Amino acid sequence: MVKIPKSHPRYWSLYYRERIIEGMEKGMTAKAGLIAHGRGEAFDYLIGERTIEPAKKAMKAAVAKLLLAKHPVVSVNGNVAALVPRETIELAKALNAKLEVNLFYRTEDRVKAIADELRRYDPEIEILGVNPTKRIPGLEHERGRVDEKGIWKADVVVVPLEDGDRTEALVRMGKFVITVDLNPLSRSARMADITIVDNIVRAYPRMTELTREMKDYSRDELLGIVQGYDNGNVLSGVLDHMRNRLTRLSEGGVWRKKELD
Ligand code: PTJ
Repeated sequence: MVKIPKSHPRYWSLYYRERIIEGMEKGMTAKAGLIAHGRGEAFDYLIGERTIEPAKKAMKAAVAKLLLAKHPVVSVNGNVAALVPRETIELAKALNAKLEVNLFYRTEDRVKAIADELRRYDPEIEILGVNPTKRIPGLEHERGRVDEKGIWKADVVVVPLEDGDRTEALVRMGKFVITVDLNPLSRSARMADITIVDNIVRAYPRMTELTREMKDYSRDELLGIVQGYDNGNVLSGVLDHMRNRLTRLSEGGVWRKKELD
């Protein structure tokens, strides 16, 4: 990995860029994953590179739903494995959820590279999706393959940084779909039941913390949180946040300002 000086004003952004490049070099991340990452970076700029209120609301509802689930599954793709391998394992463990490698651009080599990477962080971890035997209806062969013990039987699935067509197909299958996607206008963001518009590098650690906090909530309390949640409202809240922030910045003048709030 290229060494980035910690003093660089964009250190974290450059650091995660390098992680994605390294993910590709390790055979985990698809080439298209680099492009997807760039799109994510652009939207992160728009929200201000921090966790905004609508995302906090979405995370709380997501964790409540996952704690109520019978068979929760957290899906891992090439970008997720490059950016948050340890954090993904921690979240799945806190939730008692299964982990499944599930790829849009599936190749056996990529699946193996991702499973190996996850096992570097936890050699004991069960990883589904290596030999998937089922298919999501409506998706052609490779894009639709899922594990019988994982996404196939799941009632609630977390599919971060996901393609919209696959998100929609999972919703059609009757799954409750939670996504993490920095683009509030993407098809995934609009099709999912709960959309967390935040960078996954901030979202997953926060969701793990929330899970630990909410583990002792009563079933009624968790149900209340899920029932009171409205994804459309939350997505509108994200767009409002962006619009208001851009208006404020444009009126205040961004030219040569060191920090943007
Ligand atoms: O590893 P594979 O084969 O499963 O492929 C993974 C990609 C990401 C290439 C594939 O799922 C894909 O093409 O996805 P899309 O349609 O580009 O959607 C990815 C979404 O994730 C985009 O809307 C990005 O804005 C968003 N995104 C990118 N990086 C992040 C992100 N959202 C949250 N956190 C990020 N770090």
